Amino acid sequence: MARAFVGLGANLGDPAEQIARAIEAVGGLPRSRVVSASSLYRTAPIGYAAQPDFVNAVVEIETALEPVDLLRSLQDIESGSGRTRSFRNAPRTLDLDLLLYDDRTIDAPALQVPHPRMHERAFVLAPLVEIAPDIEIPGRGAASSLLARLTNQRIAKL
Ligand code: PH2
Ligand code: MG
Ligand code: MG
Repeated sequence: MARAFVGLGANLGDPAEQIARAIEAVGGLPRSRVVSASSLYRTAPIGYAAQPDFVNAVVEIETALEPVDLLRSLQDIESGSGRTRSFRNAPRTLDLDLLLYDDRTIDAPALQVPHPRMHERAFVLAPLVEIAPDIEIPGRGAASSLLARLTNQRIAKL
């Protein structure tokens, strides 16, 4: 079994409800179980500012799915939530990002692990450090040290 972390985000519809349902859906994936789920956080949008605040969370899972199969399963959950894709960083009903998969580094066109921007995003690092205080991001260092530098990003537990 592999240990993986999945980031969840939403800022359309009822974000907290969608995140809660998505955590259930991740727990229902084949050959996988949710080990722990972070609190929900209200976070300022990063990248494209003129949109509502997000609700974000992170879950730790144990899975026998290979990374690409896990990614495809997460995309199926996103589609099932009614997500459509308009432009990069656009508002969304549900975003599920594969953040970490054991200590693997994957650099394929369709999948990069660790997630290439997670080390600079408090909305990922704060919930991650909440459930995995000692976690290391391959090639980047301790998540807690990276988070300590990001004091200018607005984030609060719901
Ligand atoms: N996701 C993005 C871009 N910006 N900002 C916040 N606060 N939360 C997100 O989940 C988020 C974002 C692209 O996936
Ligand atoms: Mg994302
Ligand atoms: Mg995504």
